[in-house]
Amino acid sequence: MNTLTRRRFLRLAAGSALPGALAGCDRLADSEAFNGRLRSAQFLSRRAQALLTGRDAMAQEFGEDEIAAEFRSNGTAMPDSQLYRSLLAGQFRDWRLQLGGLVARPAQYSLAELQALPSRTQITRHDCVEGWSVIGKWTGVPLRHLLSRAGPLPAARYVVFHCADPMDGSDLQAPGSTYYESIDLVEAVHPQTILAYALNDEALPVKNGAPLRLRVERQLGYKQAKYLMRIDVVARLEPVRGGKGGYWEDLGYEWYAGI
Ligand SMILES: Nc1nc2c(c(=O)[nH]1)N[C@H]1C(S)=C(S)[C@@H](COP(=O)(O)O)O[C@H]1N2
Ligand SMILES: [Mo]
Repeated sequence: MNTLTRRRFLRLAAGSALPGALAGCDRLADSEAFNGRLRSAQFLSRRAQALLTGRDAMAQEFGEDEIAAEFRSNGTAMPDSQLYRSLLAGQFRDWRLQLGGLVARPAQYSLAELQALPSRTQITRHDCVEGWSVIGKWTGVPLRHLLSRAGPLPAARYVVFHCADPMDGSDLQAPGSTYYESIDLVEAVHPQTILAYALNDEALPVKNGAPLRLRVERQLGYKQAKYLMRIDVVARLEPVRGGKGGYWEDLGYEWYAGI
């Protein structure tokens, strides 16, 4: 989907009235029902629904023999944060993923709890906007599984990912200084959208986002938020941080980074 189409879709999706039927969303317990509800004509106008065609498409997956020997690191390779250093020193035993915002059942998960949930493994190509690509094998929990457990409320539209790494070069833990990203709910429930804890059958290395990073395979590298700490379900992106839905977006990058 090109940027123009994308903008039209977002406008239409934002403007479409939510019928009472979606209010039952918080009671949904299984991801298929939740997924179906999202895609149903009840959720979006028919025009918006038509514009969604293509958003179901799967990103290409590759064979084991195509996996790169080394998955290079980009951006932060080691968060400059006292909190992160102590979590790492404890092998992430004290790390918890917070999941909150517009959900019926806010939750927190330890790494062991996430690893006990259903998982998906996918060999995909990571494309950085700087012009390099690398193929890697990711294993993680599908985000739609966590979302259906949490029960998004009717006003939910976007999922915001808050990371551990401060981007201002200081270690002040100033609120708002860390890397962040966001995707919409349609992207969030895509089967290849996972929270990955393993790369190439090993625990996710620190340079690639340990203990947990987002994989949203139909978009560019900067959407793949590393060092996840908190996930917030929200109605609008404008009130969040710089208002453009991501650290790089606030500095001018496109929010929808479709490949
Ligand atoms: N928290 C965090 N996530 C991030 C970044 C970052 O600096 N911090 N860089 C982004 C960019 S531009 C790319 S290309 C990928 C790089 O992922 P890698 O280090 O596993 O190659 O992570 C993305 N996610
Ligand atoms: Mo990137």
